[in-house]
Amino acid sequence: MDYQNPYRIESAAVPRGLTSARGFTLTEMAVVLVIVALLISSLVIPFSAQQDIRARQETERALTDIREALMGYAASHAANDLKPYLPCPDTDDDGVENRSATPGPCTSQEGRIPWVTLGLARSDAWNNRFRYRVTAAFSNSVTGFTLANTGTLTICADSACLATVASNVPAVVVSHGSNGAGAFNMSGGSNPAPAGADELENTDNDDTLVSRTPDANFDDVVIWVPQSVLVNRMITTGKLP
Ligand SMILES: [Ca+2]
Ligand SMILES: [Ca+2]
Repeated sequence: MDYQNPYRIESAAVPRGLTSARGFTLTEMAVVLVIVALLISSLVIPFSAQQDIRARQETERALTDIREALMGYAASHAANDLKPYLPCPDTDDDGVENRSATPGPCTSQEGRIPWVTLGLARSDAWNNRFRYRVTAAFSNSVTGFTLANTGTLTICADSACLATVASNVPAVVVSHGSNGAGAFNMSGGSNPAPAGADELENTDNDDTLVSRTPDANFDDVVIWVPQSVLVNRMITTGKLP
């Protein structure tokens, strides 16, 4: 007997230990597999969440570019009356604005952002078009807008509009977020309508839109051109009054 290491003697004295050691190895493998599965799932969930955060940040940057491009368009385009005007929405998915007459009013006050006309990205980070709505008086290329015109769009904190986020807004741009519900898609059609009332408000083709903190029922990213900022830009560039 090895008095310095009695455990060695005991294990050697039980030959069946080899068989039970094999069974234990299989159990160990199962445990390891479960642990690995848990580790992978714990890595995958934050990774997809990180991807969504990155996509949202990318979309927010694209929307900021769109807002600047809209003001740049107004500063560089003169209507027949020499006043500035904003581009019309694209209604047929070719990225070019649509007017019922050229020059003239828009075919529709709501559609896709005219990404070709503005030279911008054709989609948000979730591969859907940006929705764009503009006030009629701000987008007519015969009679441009002046200091006397007022935007007709209202940005609300929810669909009931108990709180207003912004009023008298001339133009708004919406990304329908990661769920893409109700968005104009890349096939020229629209995605299925959203379930939540607040997201639905951003797809129902009227002058009221919702911008609020994202949660399980709302992931739209909304940006708008405030009338004060647009008018100020037109004055500093000498386009108004
Ligand atoms: Ca078009
Ligand atoms: Ca609405």
